[in-house]
Amino acid sequence: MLRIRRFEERCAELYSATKIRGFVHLCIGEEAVAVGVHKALADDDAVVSTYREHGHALAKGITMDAVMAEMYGKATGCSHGRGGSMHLFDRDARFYGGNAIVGGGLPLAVGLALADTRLGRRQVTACFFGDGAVAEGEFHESLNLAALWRLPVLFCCENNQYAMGTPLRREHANTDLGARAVGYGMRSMEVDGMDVLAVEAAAHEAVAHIGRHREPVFLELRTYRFRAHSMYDPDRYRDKTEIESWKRRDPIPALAASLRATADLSDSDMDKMESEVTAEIDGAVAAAEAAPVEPESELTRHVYTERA
Ligand SMILES: Cc1ncc(C[n+]2csc(CCOP(=O)(O)OP(=O)(O)O)c2C)c(N)n1
Repeated sequence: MLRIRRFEERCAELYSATKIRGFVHLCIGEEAVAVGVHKALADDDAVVSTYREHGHALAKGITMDAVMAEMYGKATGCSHGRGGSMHLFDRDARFYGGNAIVGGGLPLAVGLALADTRLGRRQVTACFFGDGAVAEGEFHESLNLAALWRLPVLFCCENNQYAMGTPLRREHANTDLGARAVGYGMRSMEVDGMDVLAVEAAAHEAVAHIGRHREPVFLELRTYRFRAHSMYDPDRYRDKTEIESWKRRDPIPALAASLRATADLSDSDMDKMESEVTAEIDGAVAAAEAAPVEPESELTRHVYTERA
């Protein structure tokens, strides 16, 4: 969680310094969701994400060098510098985006799970999306097909209470998001998305259920983004006291405090982690700065699959 938090804080600084261009959506405050769910996944499970995906990509094991270079639009980035912040991708890691279209990742996840099933593979596909996606048609089509065809998809709804500037009660006639999944005959679980251990336990249970019953599960992860929707957003729609009250539930100090109480974590452990993370980020920034951009001659590559 610390690695994701510090990485994104540096990205915000780099964005303000115009080193990073385009749209940047930070998941600061939501790290427990990314880390807790990934703890329950195997390396060869697939992940599909949204434009708020830096945390998912790092948790999935894409190197910080490859993610930072992508933020810079450099050739060494995980999408060859063509995607930027919103379109991180790594086929070998089975990380299938980084999708800018709200709800767009859901049918992809269903397709990946269908492919795994048809190929006789036992992997799970975890699909992250926001509360805003639950109002999209793609959400309903995807959940229906996943339930009907009994596909191994872990639907992870990051309910951070807002779709851009629109609060939950103004985007959903029924704010019980899990009820939609139950309506498709799917098991639904509600989780405190600010508690990494609760997320990990729920995700483990959900993955075990998928493995045992060969059917999808819906996880609603109640969380909050501490920053604006994107780096462009002036964030005028949220009450400052609401933001402060969620910050008091920050998942990183909460976990640190409980580990300190059991003497599993000391100040020097924490300092060591901070300096390791800083060194990793410094290295990634230096490598991204020094990396080349894609040459013009490569412009038409990667539009279609290349023959081996
Ligand atoms: C199909 C579609 N409609 C509208 C948008 C513009 N848009 C970008 S983000 C966003 C809000 C989505 O909120 P949510 O799904 O809750 O995710 P969060 O940003 O809170 O993580 C909207 C409406 C879009 N990208 N795609």
